[in-house]
Amino acid sequence: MECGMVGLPGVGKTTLLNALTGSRAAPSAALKPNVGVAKIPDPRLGLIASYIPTKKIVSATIQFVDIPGVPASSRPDAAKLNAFLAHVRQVDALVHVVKCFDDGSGAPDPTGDIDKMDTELVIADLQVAESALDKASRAARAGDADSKARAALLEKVLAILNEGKPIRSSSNWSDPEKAMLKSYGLVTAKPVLYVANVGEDQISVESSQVDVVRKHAQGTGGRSVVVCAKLEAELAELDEKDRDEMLGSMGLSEPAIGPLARAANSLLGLASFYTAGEKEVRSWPVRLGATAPQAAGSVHSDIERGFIRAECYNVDDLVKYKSEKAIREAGRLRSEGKNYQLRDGDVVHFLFNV
Ligand SMILES: Nc1nc2c(ncn2[C@@H]2O[C@H](COP(=O)(O)OP(=O)(O)OP(=O)(O)O)[C@@H](O)[C@H]2O)c(=O)[nH]1
Ligand SMILES: [Mg+2]
Repeated sequence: MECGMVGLPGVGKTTLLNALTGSRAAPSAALKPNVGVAKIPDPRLGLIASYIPTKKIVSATIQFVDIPGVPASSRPDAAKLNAFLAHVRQVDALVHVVKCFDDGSGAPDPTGDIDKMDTELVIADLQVAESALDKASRAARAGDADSKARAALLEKVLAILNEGKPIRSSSNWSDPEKAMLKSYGLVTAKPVLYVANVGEDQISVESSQVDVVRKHAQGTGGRSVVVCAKLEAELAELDEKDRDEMLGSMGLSEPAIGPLARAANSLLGLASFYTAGEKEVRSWPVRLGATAPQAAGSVHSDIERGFIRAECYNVDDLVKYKSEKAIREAGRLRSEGKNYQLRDGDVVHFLFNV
């Protein structure tokens, strides 16, 4: 999964990227996006490994791209804006960082900042949708049925955008409409996680700025988390013992990647399944609703191709019965076929033949 970090200049994108991924990107970088990979913390991995001795524990990861740009001015440079949009179009989800800390340059204005960014994205989609409608209407007049459906969808899309609203704020789409929507790659249709980047002394305080971010996320089909990027960056520099101590003193139970990854997973409709053996215990992200062969495909394409069946049980069974042998003896080891949809927390052995 790839998340693009967006936000006005100086809101803390690069600081957050470094904190989450342990990168050392220069604070206020040039035009090129910074990229980093974060391991998703998952307590179930250690739990599984405590029952199934293994050489290696492998976490699932999220890739973050710190996308520079969208200048704060009202007339951004067209070339810069296009470069920015090209990056935005490539990612699965957006992490929209919103400045809620006071750096002495005047009080933070989350409402205005969110509005500036969202307006750019809405305008970008308006242009795409208008030209697509143009094309679809012409083909529809020539009698093409598919284009007729497309034109109707685009009218609906434009009505939402013309109100200044993102496409994700509407959930009113049929399955064929969803498929068509996807083909246009609209940026405001992407899931968004808003990060309220607060000051060091604001982590566990309710502030009106954080409230603005939370309500905006709720009202537009997004989610939000509160983070102090600066402190997270300091945390990332510490060894485990000092880190736990510092977290405790801040009244936090874990670094920000935890809540951030969970929110991103839920936005994207992702669950986790596990493979476990003496070689490695590993977590894999899977789309809710994916079938066993599709899930197997993320482990190896051969397993998807030659899929026979999946033997699985839930992590909870492992805690209850303590070993795979005992799970089998208790009749809790399931044998699932190619239509089985993986559930969150499944531990799976794929049987395949190529
Ligand atoms: N007080 C405080 N300052 C922060 C926080 N996060 C970032 N900053 C400071 O804000 C400044 C800008 O942070 P960056 O991470 O460079 O912001 P950016 O969004 O990457 O900025 P551009 O790359 O210019 O778009 C730096 O001086 C950071 O130290 C925070 O949580 N609290
Ligand atoms: Mg930066």
